[in-house]
This record gives sequence, C-alpha cells and structure tokens, in this order.
Amino acid sequence: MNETPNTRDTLANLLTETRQFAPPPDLAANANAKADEYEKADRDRLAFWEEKANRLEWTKKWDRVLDWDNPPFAKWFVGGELNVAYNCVDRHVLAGNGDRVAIHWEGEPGDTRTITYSQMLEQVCRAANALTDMGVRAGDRVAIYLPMIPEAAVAMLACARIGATHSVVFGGFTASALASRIQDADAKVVITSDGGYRRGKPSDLKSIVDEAVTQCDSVEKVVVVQRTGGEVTFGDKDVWWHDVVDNASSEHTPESFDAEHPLYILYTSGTTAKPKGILHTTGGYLTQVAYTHSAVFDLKPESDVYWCGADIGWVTGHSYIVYGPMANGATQVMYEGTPDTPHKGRYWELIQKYGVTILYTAPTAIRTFMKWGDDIPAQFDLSSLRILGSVGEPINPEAWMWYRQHIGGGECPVVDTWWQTETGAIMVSPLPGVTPTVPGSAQKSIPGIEADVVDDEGKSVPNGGGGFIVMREPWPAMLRTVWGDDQRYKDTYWSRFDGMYFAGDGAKRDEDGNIWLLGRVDDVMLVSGHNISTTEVESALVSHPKVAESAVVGATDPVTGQGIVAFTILRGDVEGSDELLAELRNHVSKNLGPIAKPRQIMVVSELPKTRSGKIMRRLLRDVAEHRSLGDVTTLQDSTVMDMIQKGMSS
Ligand code: 6R9
Repeated sequence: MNETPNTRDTLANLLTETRQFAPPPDLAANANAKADEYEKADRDRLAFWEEKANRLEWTKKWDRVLDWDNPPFAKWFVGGELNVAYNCVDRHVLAGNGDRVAIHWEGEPGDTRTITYSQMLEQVCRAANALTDMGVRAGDRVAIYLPMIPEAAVAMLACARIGATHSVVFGGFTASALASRIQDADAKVVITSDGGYRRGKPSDLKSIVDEAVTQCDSVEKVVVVQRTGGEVTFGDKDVWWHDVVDNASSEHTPESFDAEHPLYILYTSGTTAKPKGILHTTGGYLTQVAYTHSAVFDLKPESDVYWCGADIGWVTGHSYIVYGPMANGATQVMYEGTPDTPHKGRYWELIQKYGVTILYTAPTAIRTFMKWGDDIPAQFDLSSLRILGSVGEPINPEAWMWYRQHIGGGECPVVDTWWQTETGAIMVSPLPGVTPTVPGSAQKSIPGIEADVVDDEGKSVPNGGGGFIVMREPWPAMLRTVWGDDQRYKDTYWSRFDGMYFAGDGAKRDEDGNIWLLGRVDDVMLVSGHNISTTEVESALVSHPKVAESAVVGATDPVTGQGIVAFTILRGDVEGSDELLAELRNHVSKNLGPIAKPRQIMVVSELPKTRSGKIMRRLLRDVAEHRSLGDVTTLQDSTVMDMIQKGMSS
C-alpha cells in the first residue's frame, strides 16, 4: 500500500503500476521509428523537425524552421509553401498508387463504398471547383456539419486545396451551438447533408442547419449531401452536393499556400468553459500529424489497414482520419454509426471483414466494450490487429489490460496517446517498436517534443512527484491563436507559467520517469488538504472485477473540504448491493490509501459524456452537490442526466 501523500504535493501520486510489456521483436526490428529518433531530436530539435517536414512535398522551401521571436506567437517553416490536399491525395496518385484504397467506408445500415486515391483526387478536385464557383476564396471560412460519410473528408480536403479555412462542427450539436460557431467564424458556406444514420435511425441535419442559418447573415450557400433520402426543405441558399460537385470539372490545379496559412478552426469540446475556436495552420501542422501517425502507429501504407473510430467533428478525426493518415497514403476504414448497431460486435465484425491492422479508439469505448462482456469480441477473428491506440481520456490500467488482452490477443502494443485540440497532434505516447509499454501511462514525449511535469511554481517535479503537464518548447502543430482573440490565447495557455504552454491537465511522473495524465486540473479534488486526482480513484474502482466504468467528483464536505463521490457502472449483469458498495469503498482504500476512500458510491447505468466520449464531471458535481445543472448543450445524450438525478433522489 502507498503512504499517505504529503500535503505539500501539488498533486498526490497514489497509484503504482509494475506491469510492463516489451515491444514484439519483429515490430521492433521493422519499426518506422527506432530509438535513434529520440537521439536525433535531442541533438538538434529544429533539424529533426526539418527532416520531418521534408517527408512532405513543398513548392517553396522555407527560409527558417522556427520564428519564436514574438512568443507565444509561433511561425514554423517560415517562407515555405505547399498545398495540403496535394500532399494528402495528388502525390500518392502521381507516385503510381492511384488504385490504392483510401477509404473503405461502411454505412451504419450496411451499405459500403470503396474509394481509391484516384477517385479521391477526382472528388476533391470537383468539390474544389464547386466551392470556387460559389465564390469561396482563399482565407474564406466554410462550416462543415456532416455525419461520418466520405464527403466529410472530401469537403475538408477541398477547402484545404483552395485555401479556405474549414470549421467542422459535430453532427450532434444543436442549432444554437452550430449558429454560434458559424457566427464566430463568419462562415460563407455551410456543407451539410439531409442526415446520417445513428443507432439504426436516420438523423435529420438539414433542418438544424436551416434553423441555425436564419441567425447567420454571413452564410451565402448551403451545400447538401444526399445521404438518407429523407425529406428536406430547400430555400434560396440551398444546393445539392450532387448537382454542384458532380457537374464541376475534375481538373483542378492546386495553388501553393504559405506554411502559416490558416487551415482550420476547431471549437474545443468544452467540458468546462465557453468553446474557443482553435486555429491551426498549414505546414507545421501537416508535418507533425504525418510524422506522428507514421511513428506512433508504425503505418506501412502498402500493407496496413488503419481504423480510427473518432468522429470527424473531433480533432482526432481531423489529425488522424484526414490529414495524418492521408498524408501518409494510408488505407483506412471509415464507419458511419455507433458500435452497438445493429449488434454489439459491429466493431469486431468490421475488423474481421477489412483485416484491420491498427485500431485507434477512446477509453470510453473500451470501457463500454468491457461492460458488454469479453464473449462479444471473442466471436470474431481479430488476429489481423498489430497495434492498438487510445486517446481522449486517461485510460485506466485495467481497461488498458482488457484492450491488450481481449482485442489485441495479448500481443499488440497499446499506445496511449496524449494530446489536445490545441496541440494539434500527438505529444506524449510510447513508440510501439521502442518503448516497453506500461498500462495506463502515456509515458514519454514523442521525439522533438518537450513535455514536462511541473509543480505550482513551474519547477520540474522529480520522479514520483505530481503536478501539471506543460510544454517547454513550441512545436510544429501547435495552435497559433484562439480565432479572433489573441488575448484569450495568451491568458488561457501561456500565463500560468512563465514561458511554458499550460495544458490544463494534472500529471505525475512515476519512479521510472513515465508520465501519467491525471485529468483536467479543474477536476482535481481537495480532500483534507490533499490534492487527489479523479483519475486515480476512477482507475482504482475500474480495477475491481465488477466495475466497468466510473466517474469521480469532489463534493463540498463540512469536515474534509471536499468528499469523494463516485458514480459507477457495473460490468455485465452484476447487481448493485450495499455489500458491494462497501467492498468497492474498501477496495479503493486498500489500493490508494484511506485518504482516497469514497464518501459515497452510486451505481448508475450511464455517465454524462461529450460526443468525443469525455466524462462531464462538472455536471456530476452539480448532482452531488444538489445544484441545478449547468450547460448541457455539449452532452451526447441529454436524458442521461435525468436518469442520474432520479437515481440520486430515490
Ligand atoms: C485529442 C483530444 C484534450 C483533453 C486533454 C486531456 C484529455 C486526451 C488523453 C487525455 C489522458 C490521454 N486527453 N488524450 N488524457 N490520456 N491519452 O482528446 O483532444 O478533445 O481537445 O481533449 O483530453 O484532458 O487535455 P481534446
């Protein structure tokens, strides 16, 4: 058992993990990224990134790798020019790989489309011409509000091709959330569809856009992809995608854009505050997403079948469905629907069908699969898999083990990748051919990245210490600002610690120097003077064989300041009882120390989550403190809170 934490610690370090898994020898021998990557980056960080930028095709070489003369405003590959769409599509066709499949698309109802790189090029060119015909010019903004259909990738790449800045909005957001994002970006065109399929039903997107657009004077045209064939009302601004895109020319000459040309704006998922438009630019962004996709997933474009289960409306969909994988010429699976439609083995069925070799998904999905039971993946042949990735939240060590065991056949390395909308690309992650992996830890800065864990005063914490994760140096894919609000950019990310990027996450370094992410700083609990991370208590609960998922919050407590309240989902058909709850409280106490023992545990059937699967703890805090709920507009399913509140009062 651990000792009681020292009260002076910025963040207590309670959980210990001793399991470790060496990279499979053949993976290590043939890995894209070997140990010398770290040495190269340490020797000369800027030369390292320059080498990675050279993996892309530039029409004009840069004069300077990094301009950091006016921090926190960075410029990477200053003076360089390139076209992102050319790098993601044309160059693969020109290299003779036009017949390679870019996307194996699977609709939720079971309809499929196979799109090669040649076909992708044709579609992107047509869409680029159609947007140009509508008057969209370089620098204009285009909002994209689409389900997971290939047109989402085509639309993004078409914007990139003509230098229009896209702003993708989650297909699940309400009209008012969509309207405020369109207004903030002053978008000229909205690309949407009649709907999409989720949970067996066609959703309706067009009427939401109609409602939003009435509040958005900037919008001149709405382009509508026909997906469900559902009824739509057409007004003056509306045009069908198949009319304007299919009739446009398939010839389009890509123009070159400055390395710092704005590529996209993406509003942060906002588990806490008002959404911010995070701005990403061209050359540095593409360099880092392409490099990390190759190094962290070890992608071999000729033989791998890659699948990232994220939605296009999340940064993961931008960096690791569209830009990173396509810059690397990957063949990938894209799936429209939810993992339980029409049955709970849908993911595994698709892996078997397409021979998926690399899977990238989120802890929330993994814990859901755990809850559904091991017997479901066991019915499918998952032997094609060779690497598993995780992103979006801390992955509890037991969920990590389950993923490795039941999905990865006990052999696939699991890479836990930490990054943010703001960082644009993976920052902390094992390299699958180099790093012995540790369940639950994101482990190390990738080569060329300077992440650190610091205390309240910005000093590096020693091994065994806890604090905040920061970046000590700028990086190529970093956000350049908050759209239209440079001051907010400075205040939010660069004012907490002098000269360092503050990510807002708690973290610790274990005895071997591995980095562990411990959740958002706003979620840290203060119990009797000890700063305790919600993540560690959640992981302790998930390590009990009867628990699938848990969300922990600190609720005001007259004695301890805050008391730990846990909302817990049980595995399979386990029934909750007073004995089990007592057992769970003791289990946490035994694993982390008595200080972390929950005051109360509640069994629930669902947890409130954003569309990208992050638990919204602030809503649970409202429940635990018997307050009325705060903003619920970014919730994936708003009925969940009613269920939890009813359970709380009964
Ligand atoms: C890519 C993405 C960013 C926040 C981040 C952190 C959490 C993401 C994580 C992780 C622990 C990981 N997060 N990956 N926490 N381990 N591997 O998720 O971007 O939606 O902006 O969220 O997500 O709290 O600060 P975004």
